[in-house]
Parts: sequence; structure tokens; C-alpha cells
Amino acid sequence: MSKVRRRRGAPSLDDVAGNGLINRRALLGSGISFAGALGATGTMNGAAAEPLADAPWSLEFGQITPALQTPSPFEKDVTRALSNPNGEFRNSHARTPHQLLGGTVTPNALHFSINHCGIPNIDPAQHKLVIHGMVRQPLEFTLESLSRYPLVSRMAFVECAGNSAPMFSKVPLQTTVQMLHGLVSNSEWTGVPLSMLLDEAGIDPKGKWLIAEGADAQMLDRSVPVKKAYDDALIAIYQNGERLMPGNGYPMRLLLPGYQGNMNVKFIRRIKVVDQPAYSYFETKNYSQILPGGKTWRFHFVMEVKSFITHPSFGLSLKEPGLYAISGVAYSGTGRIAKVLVSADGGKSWGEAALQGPIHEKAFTRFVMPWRWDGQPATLLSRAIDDGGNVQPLRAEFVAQRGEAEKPVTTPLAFPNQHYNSTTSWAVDGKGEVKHVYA
Ligand SMILES: Nc1nc2c(c(=O)[nH]1)N[C@H]1C(S)=C(S)[C@@H](COP(=O)(O)O)O[C@H]1N2
Ligand SMILES: [Mo]
Repeated sequence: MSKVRRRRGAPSLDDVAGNGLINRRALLGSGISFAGALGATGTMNGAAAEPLADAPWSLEFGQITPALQTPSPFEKDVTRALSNPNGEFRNSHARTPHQLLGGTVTPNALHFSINHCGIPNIDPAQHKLVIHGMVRQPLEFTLESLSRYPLVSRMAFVECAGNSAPMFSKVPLQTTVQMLHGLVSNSEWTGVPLSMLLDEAGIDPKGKWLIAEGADAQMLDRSVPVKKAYDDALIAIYQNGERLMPGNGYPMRLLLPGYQGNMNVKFIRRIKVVDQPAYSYFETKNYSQILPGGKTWRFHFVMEVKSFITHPSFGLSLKEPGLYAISGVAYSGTGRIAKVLVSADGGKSWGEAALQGPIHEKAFTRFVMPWRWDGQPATLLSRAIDDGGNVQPLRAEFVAQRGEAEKPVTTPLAFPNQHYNSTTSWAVDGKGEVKHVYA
């Protein structure tokens, strides 16, 4: 059936689950060949390989090194997808192209961004963050004064509660990972622990909530439990080593690892310590998940365990039968990823994927699963489990508990509901084309 060759001394390619999923141990060895596995054209390992010819770029002096580098012009299609490309007077989103990226770090220019009131042009020399309310000593900080604190760095994803919302559609939308799941990104954030600043201000023990407010024209505000501030909140001032991007909160933002994207208030200008939540617009009307029967939870802060396959996925077709590395990202707002299961037969059987380390809590973990595609139809999906034992729900389980959109969803830009964390399935047909299906 399969023409895939295994070289002598190579690790064994024993199947762990149906439709060609191979034991992840095969990835540890060096003796297996993926793209060259068929000994097909264009590989270097056949006797027919051409002697290496000099390409035009090898024959002339190259471009002089610029001060600020940008990606190769050949990568011009690796861009964010916009929700408001004509610049209408309303909110604007940009989605991360996960199907075109590798590893776990989202490059800053491709980090997703949601701005309900546009991106303010903030002069960092003028911007201030005030901490006040139920404190002993109100305090004021500038970017410069925050920079004098001992800064800490951590990996963290930020995910909009509306990420994956098109998956509430009763019929699967035929669109990319970017359009389905592009409202989550992952970065190394550097900043000052919020607990340090709160301790300096001296919180009244009766102050159980913070109201965090941004400096954009809507002055977006969210209530945050003081406990979360002491767990792991940061006032972030760097993103992957450079100052925050304007669309990600320049010059400073609240980072609440694992909590709803919206609570990660950008352009933060005020933290008021209070004894009860504010019930602001974004924590009551917007970003509330409507449950079957029409009720909603009062608050739903944590982004639950989730994963999706990025390679292959919609728009990335398979050229020929052979060995492939199925890969994707997994994350959980409660902790570390413990395990990712992958199926190639629509969920009938599952194999455990290899996880690329280091595995950080509340951050992306990339998983890889070796797969022998025999040219027959296959349905690929992944399912993540975190170290708290939380399991990503299968679609039928999820829909039973959280419901589906009643009205037809005609565009991936719609937000019929919030907090979708079920599985995503890709059906590969006999030609290697990938479709979005519900398995
Ligand atoms: N001040 C302010 N903070 C904000 C927003 C905003 O519009 N203004 N958008 C929120 C939303 S809805 C999300 S999902 C996250 C997105 O963070 P990012 O734009 O850095 O990806 O920021 C949140 N913080
Ligand atoms: Mo959001």
C-alpha cells in the first residue's frame, strides 16, 4: 500500500492509531525521511541529483543591510486578516495567520489585535498609569519609572473570548485557521509584576477588585480580582524583546495570563482598587457567553484548554502520499499542556503527539505527530489535555453543553457566541485537498 521507505537502522514506524498515525518516537530518530521519503524528483538523495547550479542571487552583491529589517518580499502574503479593511468608523481586528507560522512565538507584526476604538497614538513621555482607590498611598507611574523596576519575562498567550466564534456555526465554514482561530497569539512579555506596584500602594484588605482602564477614547474598563493580580499579572512594557506594538497596548498594558483577552487592558492608564466589580459593558454585555436556555455566567474569565492543527489545514493541500508531520498549537488558561492526542480517522482512534518543550504554563505548546498518508481520505483532529486534567471537549460534548448558533453564520467575522474551545477537524480527500468538517 504505502511506498514509504524506511532506511536501514532508522527508528521503526509503528502505527499508534488508525489511518497511518505513527508512534511519536519516530521523531527522535534521524533516519526517517519526510519530503524525500518517496525518492521523488527534486530531492538530493537520488543518484540523479543535479550538480548544484549557481542561482542569480549567488552571482551578484546583495542588498545593503537595513537598520530595521522586514520579511523577505517572497513572504508578502504572510499578513494579518483584517475585519475592517476600509477603515470604517467602528472596531477593527487583525487575525494571526497560524497556518503560515512555525514554533510558538507570534512575531510582533503578526500578533492579533482588537481595537474597539482605534489605536491611540500615545506619547510615552506624556502617558501615566495611576493606582488609586482603596490604597494607603496613591501612585503614579511613567514608562520611564516602570523601566527602573526589576522586570520579569514570561511566555503567555492572549486570546479574545470571541476567538473561534465561527465554530458555533451549525455547518463548518470553509476557511483558514487564521479566520477561525486567528484571535489568539503567543509572546514573551516583559514587565513589572502588578503585585509589586500594589504592595507599594498598600491595598486595603477590603479591596477585592481592581478596575483597570485604558487610555484609548472608549476608556475600556474591566474588573479584575485582586487575587489574579497577585497570582501572575504584569504591567507589560516589552513584547518579544521590543517595546509593545501600538496595536498591542503601547506603551504599557495589563497582562493577565490565561484570562479573556479583553481583560488584558491595553494603553493602561488607571487601576482603581475597589470592593466590588464594576459590571462594565465588556464584562456584562459583550464577551459574555450565552448558554443554552439563554442564561449566562456572571463572569467567565479563564480561557479553557484548546488546540488546533495548523499543518496541514484548510488552504494547505498535500502534494503526494508519504510521510507528514501533523503539527499545531495547544494552550490552556489554567496551566501547562500535559498531552495532545491526534486522530487521523475522525476521532475513532487516537495517538499521543510529541510536545516541543519547554512547556510553559498559559502559553502555546507546539505538538507534532508523524503521519503516513496513503492517499486515501482521512480526517485529522487534535485534542489537548492540561496538567489540571482539563480535557478539550469533542464537538458533540461542547455543543450539548454550550450550544450552537441558531441563525446561519455566513462570515467568519461574525461572533455568534464566546469561549469556543472544542476540537477542529480537517478532512483530507484523495487529492490531498483539505476541507473543514465537524467530526
Ligand atoms: N484599552 C483597550 N484594551 C483592550 C482592547 C481595546 O480595544 N482597548 N481590546 C481588548 C480585546 S477585546 C482583546 S481580545 C485584547 C487583544 O489584545 P491584542 O490586541 O494585544 O491582541 O485586548 C483587549 N484590551
Ligand atoms: Mo476580545
